[in-house]
Amino acid sequence: MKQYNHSEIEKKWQQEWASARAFETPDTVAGKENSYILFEFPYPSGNLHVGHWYAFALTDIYARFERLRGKNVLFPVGFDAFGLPAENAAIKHGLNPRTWTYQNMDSMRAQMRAMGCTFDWSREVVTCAPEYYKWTQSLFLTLFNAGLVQKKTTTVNWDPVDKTVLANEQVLADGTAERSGALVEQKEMDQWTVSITKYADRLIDDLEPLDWPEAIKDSQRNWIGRSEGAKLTFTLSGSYGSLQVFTTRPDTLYGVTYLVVAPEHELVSVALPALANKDAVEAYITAAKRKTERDRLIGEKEKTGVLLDGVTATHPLTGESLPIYTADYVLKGYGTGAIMAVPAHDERDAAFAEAFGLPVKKVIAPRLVDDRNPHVEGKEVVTRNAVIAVVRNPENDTYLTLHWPAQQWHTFVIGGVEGEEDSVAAALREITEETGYTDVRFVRKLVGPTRSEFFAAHKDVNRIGYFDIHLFELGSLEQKVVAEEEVKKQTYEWVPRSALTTAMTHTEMPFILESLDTGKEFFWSGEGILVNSGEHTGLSSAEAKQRITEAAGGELVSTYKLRDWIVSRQRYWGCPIPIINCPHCGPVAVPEDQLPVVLPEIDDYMPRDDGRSPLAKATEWMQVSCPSCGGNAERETDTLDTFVDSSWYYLRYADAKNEQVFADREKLNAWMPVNFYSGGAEHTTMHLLYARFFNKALFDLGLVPSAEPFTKRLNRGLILGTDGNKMSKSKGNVIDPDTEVARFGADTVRSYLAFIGPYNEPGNYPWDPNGIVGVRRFLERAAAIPEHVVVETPAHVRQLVHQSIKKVAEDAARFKFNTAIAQLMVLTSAICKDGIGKDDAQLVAVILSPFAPHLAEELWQQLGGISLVAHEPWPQYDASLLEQATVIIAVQVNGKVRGQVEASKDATEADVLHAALGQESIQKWVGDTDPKKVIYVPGKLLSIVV
Ligand code: ANZ
Ligand code: ZN
Repeated sequence: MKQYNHSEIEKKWQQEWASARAFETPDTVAGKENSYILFEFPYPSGNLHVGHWYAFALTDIYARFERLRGKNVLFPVGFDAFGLPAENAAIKHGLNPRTWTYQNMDSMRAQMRAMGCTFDWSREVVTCAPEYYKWTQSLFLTLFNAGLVQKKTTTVNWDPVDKTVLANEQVLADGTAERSGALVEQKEMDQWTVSITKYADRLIDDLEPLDWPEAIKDSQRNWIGRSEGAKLTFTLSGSYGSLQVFTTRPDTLYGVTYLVVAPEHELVSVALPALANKDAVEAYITAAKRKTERDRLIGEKEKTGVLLDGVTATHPLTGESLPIYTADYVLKGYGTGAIMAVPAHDERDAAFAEAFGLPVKKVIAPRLVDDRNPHVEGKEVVTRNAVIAVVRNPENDTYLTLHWPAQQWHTFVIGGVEGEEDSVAAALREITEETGYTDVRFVRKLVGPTRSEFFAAHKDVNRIGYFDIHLFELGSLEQKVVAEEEVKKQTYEWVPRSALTTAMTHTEMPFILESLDTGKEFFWSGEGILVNSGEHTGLSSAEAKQRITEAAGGELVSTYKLRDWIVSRQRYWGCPIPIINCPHCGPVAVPEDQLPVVLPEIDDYMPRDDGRSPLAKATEWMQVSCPSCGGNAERETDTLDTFVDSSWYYLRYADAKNEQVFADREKLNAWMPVNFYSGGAEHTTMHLLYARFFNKALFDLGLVPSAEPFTKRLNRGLILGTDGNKMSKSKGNVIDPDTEVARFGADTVRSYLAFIGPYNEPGNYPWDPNGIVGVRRFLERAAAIPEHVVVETPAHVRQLVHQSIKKVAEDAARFKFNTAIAQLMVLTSAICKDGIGKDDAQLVAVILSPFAPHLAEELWQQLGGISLVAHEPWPQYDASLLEQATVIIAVQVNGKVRGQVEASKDATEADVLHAALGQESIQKWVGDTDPKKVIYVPGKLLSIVV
């Protein structure tokens, strides 16, 4: 075409596609494989931003590519249309949330049509439409009947000013409400809860075979947070019964010096009336309620708590009496809400014990094996207690070290602890024996005990040493004479701090250095060998976990960070929960033939003062008779979390219009599981986990064909403003896609976003105004291809065409759209320079079409193609053409380029000269005379001098 008029072309083809219903997908096509390509359906905010383009148009590139590759592609679209923003807008501007939402969807549909995507609009789903939420309600009841949904008392964020429950996202970091600014409280309320935790193990274990990026799988595993541990029971004093704790470290049981229960723990309220410090405990509980869970866990370093003065626990193995505290670092909803505290090996317990002056008892020694000096087979193993003395001379900041010439060791003063001797006394004795110094003062403990294995060559035994390591300071250089035998064994030397490295012989060196650096005793929270643990002393942590749990009468269990999913919302603009609360029968399901329970019309969307949802203002709607006993009853007034709506929308796309069932089983068989799901990183845990759970629950009930809904998943990156910051109105760096489309065309915007970076590597890509201009030029050259049609494609162009067919397919299959575009740019430039035959030009239109679909249709038509390019097959490349590498060689005559020849890469000088002289344009400069001189730069240049 002479001029690339994008708006004309794009409008024309969007109309053609729509009137031909080009992308309505049948459920089966003979001889074609189905491919279900899904992106996260948008919230109808009212305006498309660049992020939407990046999400939809780039997934469309893949959908188009799959279609060209011969698949029957389902590429559906819809709206996740319930939710808070509509309600907030309604409250703020006095609008009806339905009106607001439907208007927004209308304008977004128009914007989306401009993208040139192959959406199948005939399967559109809108979650706020009764035809859709009828099935959300039906599936909710399916889970209810399967025992996976219950009403439970849970802790929620409560805004005392707005009198409403807040989602975590509505609570700011300082613990105040986003809207009202009130200090958010924690309140116990009855909430509808889905038992996602029943699926915790399968949600972890079934990740393994999925074709998902490892990072996403890991996030899900961490979010679910499976911990293997034990439940142990402690008997309580008086008539309080017993207390169960959850621990991942039953091997540390002998190190327990106190217990802690969460402020909400039952024991606190039960014991409260009889406690000696009742008032202090009550005050503490009130304060704890103000803090969010996050603050309690990580917010404060200072540990707070209060003793339950009047109840104690008995250690199940030693019979010792242990104090019990309540402290908010222990959470109600995790494990059993009670812990056994081991301040020697748990950092949080250590901080608490320090603040409250509680005893610390070490029971685990890290196991250290000296690889440079390992146990020698067949030698006797001798275990002993030992000590390492790190002696510092404060005068010149040097340290006392020993050289062992026979063993090539480099150590601190080191020796055994005899019998009942104290390890500090033993160290002082060894210092004098080995180096003669007598004026030495104990400073502090650095490390210990450790459990170290090495071969003690000087004693010819395999040593297992339990080491304490202490720091001493030299008072003066006062010295005794050192015995001759000691001098023979080792000599001493004062070295600077920098010479103390892991090159020294002790395997404990990293621990020693850490303690010297931090000024604190080395803290071991890992596993190891048990010490101070009665009959279990000497066992490894792994063995001890089982044996101690058994001995204490406990049980091994797993716990999870994942909580059950609270789906109740005290909001208007959501799917009504199809339950009737009967004073006699309790919660009763609304009979299936009465679904949907339609959202009632009201005109004030604020929650009620008592915290109940605004639906409770529709008093007539609310009053019903119980389906079970016929008595007076009330409808449930909470609505469902919108994540419930989006947990099954991909199933509805398979059969969006069905009025008998949420989706016909045959159609689900045809489409599920989704082949490819593209989405945002923010949905890695919540939505993706909820949807997997939902699908699994339905799978177990025999309602869907696969246990997993999404075979392959990609999280896309983020498009930033031109200044490299996240686009935001306040920064003034927002790129409006409609403006860009008006200026450059949808094909340019699509291709530019494809070119901006590899789609499969979620990164942050700044919008570059020059970059999009460059892509526009590329499409202008592509638009000119029909002007460059020649009778026969030059061989090198032909080769490039076939190389491009291969490379673009390979790149697109791996979501490397950027390098695919780069290849198309090279190809287009070559065509504009050297021409292309018509048949080959048609192939170019096909491989360009996923990226610039409107332009490709136009080219296809101009080049005589029949029907739509979007329905063509992907061309086959000719492998033999890829091999046969020809090159263009410039020909100079007397230093000036006069023409070019095409020749095989390994043509000889004579071949190239012959070809050059065969061309009239060159012949006329050379004439009849023999060239004086010929220079050939292989594959590049032929220079003729006459
Ligand atoms: C004794 C112990 C000794 C523990 C030790 C740890 C280390 P993860 O791994 O995250 O599952 N814990 C148990 N329930 C808790 C609760 N409701 N709130 C706060 N902390 C709780 O953490 C499990 C460990 O966290 C448990 O093992 C328990 O402390 C603590 F050297 O018990 B442990
Ligand atoms: Zn009833």
